[in-house]
Amino acid sequence: MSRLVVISNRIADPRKPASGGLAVAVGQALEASGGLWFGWSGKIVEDGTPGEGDLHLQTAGNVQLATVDLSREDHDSYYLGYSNGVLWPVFHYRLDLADFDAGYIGGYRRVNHMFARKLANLLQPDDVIWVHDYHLMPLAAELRAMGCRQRMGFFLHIPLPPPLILAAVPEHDWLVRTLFAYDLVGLQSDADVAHFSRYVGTETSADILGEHEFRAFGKTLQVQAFPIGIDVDEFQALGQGRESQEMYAQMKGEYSRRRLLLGVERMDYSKGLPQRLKTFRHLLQTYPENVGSATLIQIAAPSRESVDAYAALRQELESLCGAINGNFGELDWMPVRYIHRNVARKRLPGLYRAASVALVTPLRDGMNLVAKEFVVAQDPDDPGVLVLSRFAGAAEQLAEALMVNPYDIARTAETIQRALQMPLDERQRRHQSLLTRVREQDVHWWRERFLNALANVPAP
Ligand code: GDG
Repeated sequence: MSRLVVISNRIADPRKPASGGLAVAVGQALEASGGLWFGWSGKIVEDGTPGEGDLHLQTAGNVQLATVDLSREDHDSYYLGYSNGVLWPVFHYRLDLADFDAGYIGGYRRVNHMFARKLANLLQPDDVIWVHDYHLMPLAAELRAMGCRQRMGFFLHIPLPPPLILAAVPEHDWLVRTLFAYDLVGLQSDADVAHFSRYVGTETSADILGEHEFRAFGKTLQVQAFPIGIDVDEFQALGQGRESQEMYAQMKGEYSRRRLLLGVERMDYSKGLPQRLKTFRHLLQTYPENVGSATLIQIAAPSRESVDAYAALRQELESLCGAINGNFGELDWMPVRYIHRNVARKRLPGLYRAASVALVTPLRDGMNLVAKEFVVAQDPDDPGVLVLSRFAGAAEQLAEALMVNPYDIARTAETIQRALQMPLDERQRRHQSLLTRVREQDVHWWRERFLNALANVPAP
């Protein structure tokens, strides 16, 4: 068995399951092959030299952890700037929020080059290399330029936008060319693969050899959809834990005479939070039987607060929540409970289970794991209903959810009302089908499919 080397912007200690399903799944594969996990240490060196950072090596069981510090300048241009101020908004179709002309590209290239330089020294000839996410798209190209010939795969956790949106990034042709340094590129959904195919068809001189095979720049590349899943057993076990059971009991007690609607996410403009609050307001206006009864708990965990667009979003949400509570609230009922804090992962399954309806309504999302966690946390005898945006990658797999267009506030409110009134047998039927699929296509299935596909790419 070849040694697996995983590279991601942040790494997790695989022995600490608190980090979530992806860390567990990747950690297991690393554990099995005696692998190496490489990424940023999380440390910012205020007066550090750009393109330089100390390397830290650590052992966690059978796995080697290698991390590199970033200078302040590299952090601000590579991480905050290009990754989260250019690629994240564009790949979520938000050209209006992208900061194209701030010169962040230099830092992005510099950090990818530095990571490649540090990593190349740690590699062995038979390693299989798996790079994760938009922060590190050019990493394989950097490694190839240093003479590395190992098998290399890349998985993009966020959506790949249509060609004319991607083409707005000044460096789009360079970015896509660097992808051809990999042997396999994995995307979340068939829609993303179709976008890639259309991009190379219109913007490059690549030959499209098949639905999943492209040849350009002297290299053949496989591109396929690998929808990511969750660790179902781990999440169900979390649901059996004391913290989760307490959370459930507390919520059930508090909302025994009311209906609970729930949203859980990192605070991010891709998640459609203002639209969701406006939809909830519309629900109260249009179906007044919900006044005094329906309560929306919205968790918006703090995220990337030093990027300007996030501060503006926070203000907008606070003002919308204040207005809804002011206009509709009663002495013994507040329609929205908005929580701008992180909720402990151990309590999440209990919270999901207490909800009658989950609102998973992003404007664009690579996959969306909250939708899958909600399904797994439900009581199969009395399950809640998943209201899901058609623009989440998860919509391709979770067809039995109630599908909405989150921009269409009136019809989304109508769908939420339908969810609140759905008869038990329909709820059970839909939940059963969803649970079967979430269980079959879990994070281990995803990892195996990706790594098998990478192992089976024909040698060049
Ligand atoms: C990216 C892509 C893709 C949320 N709030 C809290 C909390 N969470 C946890 C959820 C879930 C995770 O964070 C969020 O995962 P998502 O998939 O919903 O979204 P992103 O963070 O945007 O992730 C996405 C994913 O990568 C994987 O490929 O699905 O499309 O954007 O697990 O439970 N966890 C805790 N407290 C919170 O307040 N502990």
